[in-house]
Parts: sequence; C-alpha cells; structure tokens
Amino acid sequence: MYKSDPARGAAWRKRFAEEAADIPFHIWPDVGDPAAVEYLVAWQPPDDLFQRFPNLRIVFSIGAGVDQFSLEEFPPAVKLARMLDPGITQGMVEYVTMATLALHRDLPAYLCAQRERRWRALPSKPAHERTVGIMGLGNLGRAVTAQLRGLGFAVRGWSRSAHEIEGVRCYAGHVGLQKFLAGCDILVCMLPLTAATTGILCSKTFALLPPGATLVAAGRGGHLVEEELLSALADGQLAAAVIDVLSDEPPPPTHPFWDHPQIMLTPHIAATTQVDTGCSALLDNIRRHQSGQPILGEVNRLSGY
Ligand code: NDP
Ligand code: OXD
Repeated sequence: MYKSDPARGAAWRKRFAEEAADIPFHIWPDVGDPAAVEYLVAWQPPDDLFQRFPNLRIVFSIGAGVDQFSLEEFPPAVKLARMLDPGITQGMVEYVTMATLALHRDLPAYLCAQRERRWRALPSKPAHERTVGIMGLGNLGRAVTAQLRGLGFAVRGWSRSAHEIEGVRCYAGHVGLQKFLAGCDILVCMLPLTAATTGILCSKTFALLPPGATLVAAGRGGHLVEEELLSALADGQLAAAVIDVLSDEPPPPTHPFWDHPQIMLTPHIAATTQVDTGCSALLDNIRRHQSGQPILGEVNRLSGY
C-alpha cells in the first residue's frame, strides 16, 4: 500500500510490476482488501492505521524522518522503518554544501547589498579557518562531514552516542554539547525530531556559539524556536541562517522569515526521496523481510529514531 505523491506511486507500481510481480502494489485510496495489506509506505499515515490494516507488518516512511508517525501507538508486532535512499543522502550533501558555502561567503549580506545597490567587499577567510559543526552524525550527517572536509572546512560533529570519524572532532550527549557549540562558526542541524531534540535550536544553544555564528536548519521545524532565532539575529549573536524546515509548512504570508534580510528560506527541499533509488531501497527491504533477514533502518522504539 503506497500513500504519497501519486506520480511517484505510478512509477513505483510499474517497477513492482516489472521486478516484483508477486507483490501487489496499491496506491491510496485504492486499498484493495485491507486485510491483505502487510506493508505500508507513506509520508503521512491514514487515520486508524492499525484498525484499517489489521495484518500490517511494516510501516515504511517514504522519507528519512519518521516523526510523523506515533510510534507509541504501534502494536508490538509492527515495525517502523525510515527510508535509506542514497538519493536522499546525495540531496542533503548538496543542500548543506550549498548552505555552508553561502554562509561562509556571506551570501545573505551580499544579496541585501545587491538590492540596495551597494558595491562593498566584506572581509573573508579561507575554509580551513571556519569550523562547521554538524548536529547528527547519522546517515546524512556523516556523508555531509566527508564533503565539507573535502572543501577544506574544519568539521566537528555531535551525536547521542560517541563516534569516531577520521578528521572530525566528535562530541556526544549532554556533556559534550557545550564544548561542541563553543567552536562552531556554522551550526548545521540534521537531527531527527524526538522528545529529546524538540526545541534544541533555542536561545540557550545560540548563546553557547561564538558571537556572529550562523545556522543551517535542515532537520525538522520542531527543532527551532523561531522567535529565539529572530532575537539572536537581532542582537548579533547569530549573523544569518539558512532554513529549510518549519513547524508550520507552508508558513503563512505574514511569517517573519519570508522577507528577513538575514534568513534564506527554502520550502523543505533539502533532500527528496528519488524515484529510482527510493524504490530500490524499499524493494530490497521488503525482500529482506520476506527472507527473514533484519530490515534496514528499523526505528528503535526507545530512542524514537
Ligand atoms: P539517522 O537516524 O541516521 O541519524 C540521526 C543522528 O542524530 C545520529 O547520529 C544520532 O546519534 C543523532 N541524534 C539523535 N538524537 C540525538 C540526541 N538527543 N542528541 C544528540 N544526537 C542525537 O538519521 P538521518 O541522518 O538519516 O536523518 C536525520 C534527519 O534529517 C531525519 O530524521 C529528518 O528529520 C531530517 N531530514 C530532512 C530532510 C529535508 O529535506 N530537510 C530530508 C531528509 C532528512 P547516534 O549516532 O548516537 O544514534
Ligand atoms: C525526509 C524529508 O525526511 O524529506 O526524507 O524531510
């Protein structure tokens, strides 16, 4: 059962017909026999998910994030999996590289200057004198650190458990957060949204960054306390921000981020599940399950990601 963008659904149904004809593929709202549905792949789940599909085995998120599902409502036998699509990883690497370079080279300030017809160079520094701090060293965060190191940036990372990544200074947990933040000129958030990470991009966090630091928010809108970002930009604690995700998407026309001179706003496009690679990842995972192997990307019920 597929419940998401219908154009991608049509392409996936064709792929399933060609490569997995033994697995009937339904596109929402054509559910067929609800009792026959074992796998759901969705961005937003339907209401009454488990009553509607009593024999569900796995819910696959169509994206890397799974915060749209209420894991506490999942029956013990039903698994939740996130999408491990190399196309998403590539998209995030491109987005964070673009945002980091834009902040590193003062693009928000130069866009304002252009609108005001001001021709004035700002002082610049080489990438190796700029430290980028990555919050979240998972699938996406690790790929991004490799790319940014290749561009010459000093890179540090923060995660829940301890990591060792060559050339990256790694910090973990609550105890490591303060030291991590103290050295970040550009802070990039690629955390999952959980109870522990909600509101983490707040004034307390901004105050621990070097004055004039910048922010890339590419995880989920629930990480960011929007009014505290506005205050940090107003008082100079932060110089600029690139924001891809908001709590309320799309934001209303009156939202202060639309025309804020220090904010570059994009409509949740940092990384998107790709038609070909996303379908391969899903199909591989279903085959793994059918053959009794552990599935990839299973969400841990305790940590919520
Ligand atoms: P992973 O599950 O692979 O990695 C998550 C990382 O976050 C891990 O390193 C984990 O630590 C760390 N983490 C989780 N909770 C905490 C915590 N409380 N404190 C410190 N670190 C924590 O996820 P992905 O890399 O695949 O994806 C990350 C998120 O990116 C997604 O959940 C989604 O919200 C967002 N996303 C946004 C997109 C967009 O278009 N804007 C597109 C795709 C994803 P540890 O390693 O110790 O487990
Ligand atoms: C995702 C997203 O989680 O697009 O994949 O945000």
